[in-house]
Amino acid sequence: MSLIKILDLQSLGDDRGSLVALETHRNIPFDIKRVYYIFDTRNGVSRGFHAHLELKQVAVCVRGSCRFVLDDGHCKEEVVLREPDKGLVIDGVVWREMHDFSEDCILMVLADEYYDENDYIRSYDEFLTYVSERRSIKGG
Ligand code: T46
Repeated sequence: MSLIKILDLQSLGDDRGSLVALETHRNIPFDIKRVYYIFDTRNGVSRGFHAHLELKQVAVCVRGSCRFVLDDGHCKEEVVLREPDKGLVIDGVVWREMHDFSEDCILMVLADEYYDENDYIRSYDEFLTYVSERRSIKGG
C-alpha cells in the first residue's frame, strides 16, 4: 500500500475564483484540533526530519509548492504538493521530510491533536528501532 494518500478537498470554483472548505469528518478524516502553517521558508532549507507516535495530519500547500518525503522504515515515497485543493494525509508512524519549498510556499497543516513534543521521534535511528520492534511484535 502506498504511503502517499492524497485527499481531493473539492474546490468550489465560480467566475469569482476558488474556495475550499475543510470540515471535520467530511473531507478531513479526523477532528481538527490544531492548524499551523509554514511560510517564508529560507531558500534551500528542508524541514521535518521526525515521525509522530499518534498524530494524524493533513498537509495542504495553499500557495506555491514543496516536496514531501514519507518513510515508514521500509520504503520511502515522495510527492510534490502544489495544488490548494489537494491534501496529503500523514498518519501512522512515518518519518517525514519537507524539501524544495518555493519562495511563495504556504504549507498549512491540520492536526487531530494539540502540539505535544512527547509525540515526536526526532532521531532517525530511534525511529528505525521503534518501527522494527513494532513490526516484530506484530509479526508474532
Ligand atoms: C510535522 C511537519 C509537517 C509549536 O510550538 N507548536 C506547533 O503546533 C508546531 C507544529 C510547532 N511548534 C514549535 C516546535 C518547534 O520549536 O515550533 C518549532 C518548529 O517546529 P518543528 O521544527 O517541529 O517544525 P517542522 O516544520 O520541522 O515540522 C512541522 C511539525 O512540527 C510536524 O508535526 O509533521 O511540520
